Amino acid sequence: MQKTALVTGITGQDGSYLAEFLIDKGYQVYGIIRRSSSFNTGRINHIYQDPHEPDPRLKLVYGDLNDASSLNKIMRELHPDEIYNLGAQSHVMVSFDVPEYTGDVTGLGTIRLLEAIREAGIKPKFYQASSSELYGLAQEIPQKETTPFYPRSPYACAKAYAFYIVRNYREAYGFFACNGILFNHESPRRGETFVSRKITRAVTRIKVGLQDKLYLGNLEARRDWGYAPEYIEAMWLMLQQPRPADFVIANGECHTVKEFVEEAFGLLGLDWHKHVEIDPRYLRPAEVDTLVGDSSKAERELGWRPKVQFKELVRIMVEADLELAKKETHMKNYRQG
Ligand code: NAP
Ligand code: F7E
Repeated sequence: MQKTALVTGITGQDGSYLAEFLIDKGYQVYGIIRRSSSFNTGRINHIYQDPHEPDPRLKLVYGDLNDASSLNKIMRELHPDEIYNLGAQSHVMVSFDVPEYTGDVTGLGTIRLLEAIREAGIKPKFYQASSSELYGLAQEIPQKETTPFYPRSPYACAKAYAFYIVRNYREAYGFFACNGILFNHESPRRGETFVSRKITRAVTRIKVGLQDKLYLGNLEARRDWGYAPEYIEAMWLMLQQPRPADFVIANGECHTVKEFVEEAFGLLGLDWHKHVEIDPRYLRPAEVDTLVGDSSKAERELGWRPKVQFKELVRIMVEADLELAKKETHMKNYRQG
């Protein structure tokens, strides 16, 4: 029988790749979207809105992680076999500006989903998008499943609540619920205010003459950056195991923001010193200096290992954004007649 999956955060980077992945596996996919005054389905339109061939295997329903009644109704009506909770206010810096809202969506949104499942009396497998930000002020290097958490932002504190409530429902009610502790993962679909995409958008726009400067914050922060489509498979693999568990998903390679800048500008033959400036507005009240993950448990138990390494990731993103920048130039020239 065809399996059904419900995805929160389907309009985001990961949600869009997960929708494609699950459709390829033969699932009927349901995605929860929020009402927005402008279109927010840009990352999934190619699946959902192809006028020649709209794909019936993806259906969108309105709902919100802040609205329990919408989640209750969705569970009662859809009875999904698997649920992937990817919805979140996911920007760390923004979480300092909207801490309560972030706690509500990213933290309490998870318990609303779990309670909606309980009230509907269904037993889906549940994936929670946990984050390497839980390690924050890292207590050991590299970080693995047993490394103590030390969250450093309202976002990370909200994710800590979600992590523990998922584990609690597993122990208290026997939920098949897993935390995927994913380290940073990027792609051409990454939001444009995260540092990787901010850099690749800027360097390509600089290359075609649409922009001259790139303003950044802390260039010394170190991250373990991986390629998002590969990380999606790990989410699914967790829910196919005989028992629920938590897993670190990471590349195991750590680079500074400065190295990302150097690599991206180097690919296009540009000298980053001429274009990059530091703007204190992008410095965080509390920084996470170094994250690097050890995903050997995932390799052992899920058979998962990453293939795309740092340089290849930067190249993929620069190439995709160069195409975008060229299109922008054509549009600009066209408008100017
Ligand atoms: P993203 O691109 O920022 O997408 C976030 C998604 O959440 C969007 O679809 C957004 O909808 C939705 N959302 C926001 N508020 C919501 C609400 N109140 N109700 C329902 N949906 C809501 O994030 P991502 O990079 O794909 O990450 C996916 C998940 O993994 C997030 O939970 C993130 O915190 C977590 N995570 C990400 C990384 C990473 O490196 N990417 C690493 C570890 C964990 P709109 O499109 O309408 O805004
Ligand atoms: O910052 C530094 C910044 O915003 C990375 C989210 O997906 O991954 C993401 O969180 C580093 C930080 O990602 C700028 O200070 C310097 O040290 O790209 P980011 P993040 O904070 O690591 C985790 C795993 C998640 O779970 C989150 O949802 O880059 N940095 N200059 C900058 N960062 C930004 N955004 N903008 C700058 O101008």
